[in-house]
Amino acid sequence: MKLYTAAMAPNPDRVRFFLQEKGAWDQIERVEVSIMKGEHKTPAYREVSPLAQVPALSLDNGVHITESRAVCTYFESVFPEPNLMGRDGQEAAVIEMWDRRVELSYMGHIAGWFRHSHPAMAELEAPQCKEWAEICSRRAIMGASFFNERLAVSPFVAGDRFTIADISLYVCMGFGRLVKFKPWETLPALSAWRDRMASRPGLA
Ligand SMILES: N[C@@H](CCC(=O)N[C@@H](CS)C(=O)NCC(=O)O)C(=O)O
Repeated sequence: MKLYTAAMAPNPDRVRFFLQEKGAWDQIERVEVSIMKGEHKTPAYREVSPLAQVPALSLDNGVHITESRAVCTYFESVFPEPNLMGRDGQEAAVIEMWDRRVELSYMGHIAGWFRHSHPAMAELEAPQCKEWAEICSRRAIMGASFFNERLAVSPFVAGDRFTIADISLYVCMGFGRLVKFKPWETLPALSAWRDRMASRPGLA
């Protein structure tokens, strides 16, 4: 199998952190794809990822998996320990619920904010829409407050142990910095959680 990935990009980082937490990152054959050079838009790469996005996982039997969460689901089955996606149906559903909330209530808004306001994205996201960036920024701020409230009553995003939902939220912390969004500076529970996450070798 081959993992197509990109350095310092949020969705590839989600898979990298997931594999690092499992101690498996170095066991995977990887292909670095440069988004800034447009390597993800070549016809050859579109055979792997029709939406021209990273990450993507190509299996030896010709199957391609191209959503970061789906790639993590596959790796959870290959490297079951430590468990990051739930040990039974109920726990898996609760973790998925929180992880999807991170994606939909937070990560997607930071992405819209970044893509429609940052000069580095002008070519990839033409035409940029400043009004949409503004709306996304407000929604991202609401998302950060929501997770601050959650982390005030729960040690981890999905409950009492570290899971993929923490990985996804931690990725948002780095992603937000691209638009100078540092919500942990004013949100104490998010800040304390982020400090704990930053001390995990798997999240470096
Ligand atoms: N839902 C997809 C999103 C993937 C995605 O947006 N990847 C970004 C990098 S973080 C990308 O490939 N962008 C290329 C582009 O915008 O042209 C996933 O979770 O894998």
